[in-house]
Amino acid sequence: RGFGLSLYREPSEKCGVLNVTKITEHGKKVRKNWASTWTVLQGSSLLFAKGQGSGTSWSYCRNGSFPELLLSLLSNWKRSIKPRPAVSYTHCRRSRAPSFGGNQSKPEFTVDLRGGSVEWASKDKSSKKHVIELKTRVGTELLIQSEIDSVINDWFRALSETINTHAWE
Ligand code: I3S
Repeated sequence: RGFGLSLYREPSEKCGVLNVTKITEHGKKVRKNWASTWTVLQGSSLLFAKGQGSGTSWSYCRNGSFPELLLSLLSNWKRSIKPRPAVSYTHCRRSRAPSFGGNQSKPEFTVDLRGGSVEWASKDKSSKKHVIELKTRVGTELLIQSEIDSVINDWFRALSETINTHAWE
């Protein structure tokens, strides 16, 4: 598909910047901590980046989401959602599974989507618009949000497809 605002739509290979917070961990409610987070959907796993190192060095998804990254950063900055302080990401290539690069960055946490569920969050979960509620089999609940409705719609579709695809594993 090349560059542009369209996202790479393969359900098992997708990456981008989303606003993410946990709300429940192992069945227990935890305090919200919204953060702009590099997110990679890789097979049946959803990976969230952890900032490392001393500088911010944003790379980009080769699959067309660099403009999306800029838009997300800009809208998050306007909304005062802080990006992770020091993050370095590698390319998310179309030709192979996206990954966090070698010693540059590691996922902060990983969610197994198998046996999970995804739905649009109700208003009592968040005052933000375009919020996805993701529940995992082990009782972790996350809210995932983007100001850009096409972006969040694509993620909703990709997460739903992934969960459905791996439903019986
Ligand atoms: O569901 P809540 O607790 O009203 O969520 C808001 C709070 O977590 C708030 O933090 P403090 O309680 O530390 O002030 C956040 O800043 C808000 O963003 C949370 O609400 P939204 O509706 O944005 O998810």
